[in-house]
Amino acid sequence: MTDLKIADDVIAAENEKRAEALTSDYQALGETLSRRGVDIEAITSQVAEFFVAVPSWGVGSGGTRFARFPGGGEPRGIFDKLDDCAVIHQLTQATPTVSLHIPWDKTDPKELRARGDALGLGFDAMNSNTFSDALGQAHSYKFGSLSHTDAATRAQAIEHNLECIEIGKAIGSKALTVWIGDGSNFPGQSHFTRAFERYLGSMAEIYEALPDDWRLFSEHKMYEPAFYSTVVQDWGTNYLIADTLGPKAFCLVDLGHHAPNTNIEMIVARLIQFGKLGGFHFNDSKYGDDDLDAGAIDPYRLFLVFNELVDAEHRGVEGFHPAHMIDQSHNVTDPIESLISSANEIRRAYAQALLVDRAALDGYQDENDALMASETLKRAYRTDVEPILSEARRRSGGAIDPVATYRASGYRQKVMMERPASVSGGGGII
Ligand SMILES: [Mn+2]
Repeated sequence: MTDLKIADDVIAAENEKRAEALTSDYQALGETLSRRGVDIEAITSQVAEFFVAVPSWGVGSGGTRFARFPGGGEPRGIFDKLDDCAVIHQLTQATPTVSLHIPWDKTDPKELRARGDALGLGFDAMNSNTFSDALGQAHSYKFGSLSHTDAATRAQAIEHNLECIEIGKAIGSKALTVWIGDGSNFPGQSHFTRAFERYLGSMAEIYEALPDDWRLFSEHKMYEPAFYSTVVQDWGTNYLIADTLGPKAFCLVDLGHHAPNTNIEMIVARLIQFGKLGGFHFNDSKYGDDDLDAGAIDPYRLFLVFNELVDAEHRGVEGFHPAHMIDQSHNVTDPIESLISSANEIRRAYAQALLVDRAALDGYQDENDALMASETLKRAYRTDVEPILSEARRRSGGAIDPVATYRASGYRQKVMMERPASVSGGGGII
């Protein structure tokens, strides 16, 4: 029996208000798509089976280097975070798993698993943290972790990653994501080649400890916290890592970790072509790594990324099963609302990409008909797929309008009473 955080009758009452309009909109869209030779039911089924993991650190308010403005009812620890994640999944039916961050979420794995089971949640990739110092640790990561010049510091960072694997094994996770803040702030501060050699040596030890059915994701990031150079700075370096380590190693693409205007969808295509696309951290950005909500700034780019993913599915690329995770920071919104909205935006991009007429696109590409190729993508992108998203949620027991239903439920007000305000919620941006 799942421990539901939002009463079923609240969802039912909210859905009732919108049911008739949805039925009508869904039918109209079905007719439109049918004229294009698309079966709306097939799209709705695929959308209902598309899931994205919620980051445990996302349900707390984020912040910047300057300040953090926590909202009311901030989660006090991992069990509160799991409750909030369960709300997101209950309403969206799109986020059945949570990605944990160690040591922020460190606790008895048996209790974690039991609470996850009770809430109907599973666990996605584990995330290690060697970009900040945990209380009482012997060696500081101020000057790096897996690539540190000091062997004892590297050993400590490796050991931490092995511990993450152990916790993950106990809770049913199948992947480890490694992101390091290692880099330099001054030209000359770090020897690029030696630092990367040390990193590869450390990662090889972590890779050795990885169970056979696990995947190791390395995540690149252009800058921050180091502002001159970063050891794993771009997809090229990331590819070299995955290729050097072996078949269980893959690249993780965080959309926000690229320079403005970078053609991320093309990076995705390259990684798919060479079998090294591990998965995503979805978010959006305007200038740099500001981790805005997925689809908030450039929904067309999100669609173009999904266009590559659906194309790979369509072509039946062997072993293609990228992990989908959200990684964003909520500075001014209720994090639960932002994550609900982002899960919907990600599904929207997927649904739109499913509508691309691939045979027509192939033809226009072969004929070098640039305008019609672009129009083929735009036609899918311009389709308002909201009725499909809503119907997929309704059929799975979720909310037709999840944000409105969340507000009507009074969940935030309830947890504001139960969870006294704390000065720091531990969260962050990676
Ligand atoms: Mn990330």
